Amino acid sequence: MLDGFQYLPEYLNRQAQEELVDDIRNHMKNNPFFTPRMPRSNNPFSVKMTNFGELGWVSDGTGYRYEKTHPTTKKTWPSIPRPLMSIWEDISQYKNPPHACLVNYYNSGAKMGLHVDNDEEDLAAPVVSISLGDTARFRIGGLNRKDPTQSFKLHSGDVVVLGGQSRLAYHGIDHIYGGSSTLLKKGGRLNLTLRRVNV
Ligand code: MD6
Ligand code: FE
Repeated sequence: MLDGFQYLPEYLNRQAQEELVDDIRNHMKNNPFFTPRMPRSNNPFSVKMTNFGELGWVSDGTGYRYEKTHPTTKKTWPSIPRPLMSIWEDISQYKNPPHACLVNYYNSGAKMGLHVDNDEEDLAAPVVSISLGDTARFRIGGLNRKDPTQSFKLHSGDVVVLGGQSRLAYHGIDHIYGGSSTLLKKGGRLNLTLRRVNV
């Protein structure tokens, strides 16, 4: 495994997860999920997304980028909930706070293809990822798409950090184990990734 990868199972206990879901719900009023689309093909992602923070990651037929506003409501994104800022402070070992928190929602059947997160300028900062709800199979490889991969089950409350060498590792979500968690009333999985965008 590349240096700087961290897998922190059961980082959040059940109570912390429940409180975090409440905070996320409150920050999602007037900040609904949108369906991102692939650049060029315009094919929809199976994952729904929204963001918190000064900047949010969006994708449509014209490309991937960070924007200050929501693509459909045109409003600025809500602030990053306090407990997420605390997780960043605890884990990132980075001097500056995150600009963006991408919120991904997977229903059973949704997937995220193997990709690298490289739309950020500040590649010295890690990406900190928090999983809530249904279990997912996460796959991570190396710096080249064809490098061998390892898989981990990400359960509700688990945290993953891509820092150091692993910051530009290929990774994705192969499968969601539908009905594996009782945390989210309507089921499915939430993934929150905290990112620093600008240097
Ligand atoms: C997910 N995670 O867990 C997708 N990206 O749903 C990511 O794409 C990811 O876990 C950067 C760093 C950590 C991650
Ligand atoms: Fe990613």
